[in-house]
Amino acid sequence: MAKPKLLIPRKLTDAVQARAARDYDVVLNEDDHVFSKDELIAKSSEADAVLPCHSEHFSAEVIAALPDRVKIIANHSVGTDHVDLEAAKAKGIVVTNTPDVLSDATAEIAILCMLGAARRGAEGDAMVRAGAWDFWSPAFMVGRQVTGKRFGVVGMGRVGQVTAERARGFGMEVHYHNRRRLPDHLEKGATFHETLESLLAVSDVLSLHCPSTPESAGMINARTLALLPAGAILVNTARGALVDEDDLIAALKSGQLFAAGLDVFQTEPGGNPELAKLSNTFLLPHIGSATDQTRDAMGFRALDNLDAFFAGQPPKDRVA
Ligand code: 8YV
Repeated sequence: MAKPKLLIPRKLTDAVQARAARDYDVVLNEDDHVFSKDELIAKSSEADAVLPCHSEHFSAEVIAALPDRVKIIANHSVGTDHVDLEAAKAKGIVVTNTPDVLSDATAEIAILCMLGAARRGAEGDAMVRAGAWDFWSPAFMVGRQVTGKRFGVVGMGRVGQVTAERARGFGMEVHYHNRRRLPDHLEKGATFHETLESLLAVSDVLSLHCPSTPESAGMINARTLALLPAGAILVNTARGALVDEDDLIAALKSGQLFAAGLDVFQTEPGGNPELAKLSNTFLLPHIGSATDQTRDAMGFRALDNLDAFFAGQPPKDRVA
């Protein structure tokens, strides 16, 4: 039987691409450029399956343009906000994601963002790198200590839980807001807040780990930022759309927020030049899951989902 044709629009690890090539008739994107909408439609239309990243936007328009040949979108990401799930369902296209395998890597980046923001990591690094470190005093580059402070988690899913566990390593007191309260063995003594507002009031550090949906878009804005304790720190490793960046900039400038550590932005790639001008931001280019180990695991998980689908079994991580 002919192997199913699989489009892989971005460069994945050698091990993932080798396994894909063993089991599928693979179409690669050799120079790893981001497909235009038309290119995404054209290339996907010649495949039975696509293994995209969050950089490929399967909007309702793109999905509507796909022929029936395309049976499954097996994402190389846990987030699925780049795929219109309702449109995929309506068209009978199966959609999967890659949960679990990136939780440790993303939690590491969340902690890096927290510490980078709290201890002025970007400012210090830039100063030394520029040869501009010409003075030292006990009053110099004083930041915020996070040890023993309150760590607020919005979205206590897998990444949120691992990040909370790492924060406990700093003696932080964990609070969270989630759609549902977790059972004791997952909650591990953290304090559940029924409302976002209640969580905000006690979060010295607020870390975002919820999915980006129409409902969660802009949830961090002037109103909600004002509910944080004065001098709080915002960490976002989830999605840029959760934060109103103009309101965040105002809160960073006024001192309502001490600092922000961000791995994700409303505009990607690129980020926000106004956030980049501020000395109290620690900014990374969406690298939460970017370790060789995790990239392998994400690719293998996506291939596991494809293998199950083409073997006529339900893929483990089906989201639509
Ligand atoms: C990835 C992500 O960088 O999984 C997600 O939702 O945002 C990131 O882990 C990316 O999607 C890799 O394909």
